[in-house]
Amino acid sequence: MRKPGFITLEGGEGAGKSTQVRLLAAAFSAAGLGLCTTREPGGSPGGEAIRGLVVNGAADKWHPVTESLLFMTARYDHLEAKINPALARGEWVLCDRFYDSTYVYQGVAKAVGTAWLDQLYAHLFGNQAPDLTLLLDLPPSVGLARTASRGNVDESRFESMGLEYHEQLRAGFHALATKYPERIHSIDATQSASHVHAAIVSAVNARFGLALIPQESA
Ligand code: T5A
Repeated sequence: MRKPGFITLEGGEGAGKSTQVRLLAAAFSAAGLGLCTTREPGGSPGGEAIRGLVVNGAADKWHPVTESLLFMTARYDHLEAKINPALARGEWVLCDRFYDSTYVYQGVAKAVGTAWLDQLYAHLFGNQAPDLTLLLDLPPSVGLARTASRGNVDESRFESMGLEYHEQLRAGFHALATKYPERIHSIDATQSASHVHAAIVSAVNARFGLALIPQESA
């Protein structure tokens, strides 16, 4: 039996990750492949409880180091309670955000530093890493306009952090994609959702030798 893959989606605010999770999940379902979809922060009951602490409230509510540790704590619970059991059952896992977000949002853009985060990650999780990361890349102004047009003020703590912060995020993701070219596949997320989906399906098929077919809607 083929070993299932661990796939993550990354990018700035409003890049279209949730939309693409739904579409890729439909493609896996059409192919008859078991897929566990999940998200960070969150995914497990413990992770979702921590999500409530970090995505709501004032931008300066947490010291950046405290915030980093909250994301890592949520991730430990999420891997233990949801991701690793799914992989052990032979399911594919598709996760909306993972450690690259901590590295970029806290390590780079909030300047807490990346070396100690990498050390903590290695201590907690060893060499476990996604097999493929799909980076949805777009100018922050475009992503923030998309989230603003949704008109939902819930969970908008990071969206409120200013354009300069979001430009640093994009630069941080670009640097990560350069550092890990084998793992991170960058996709132009200014395209229509169906074009982005087709690019994602193509990248997944190429990486894992699958024959997924792009779906019209999900
Ligand atoms: N965070 C997270 C950290 O700081 N550190 C960490 O370690 C982790 C894990 C999570 C926040 O936490 C931070 C990052 C985040 O700020 P979240 O709600 O999960 O909060 O935030 P996002 O991941 O940014 O999710 P969003 O829902 O805001 O954006 P998505 O999922 O990227 O975008 P989506 O699919 O909801 O689309 C946004 C809007 O755009 C439209 C959609 O219909 C929707 O209205 N859209 C498109 N429009 C035009 N063209 C396309 N191609 C489109 N695709 C979608």
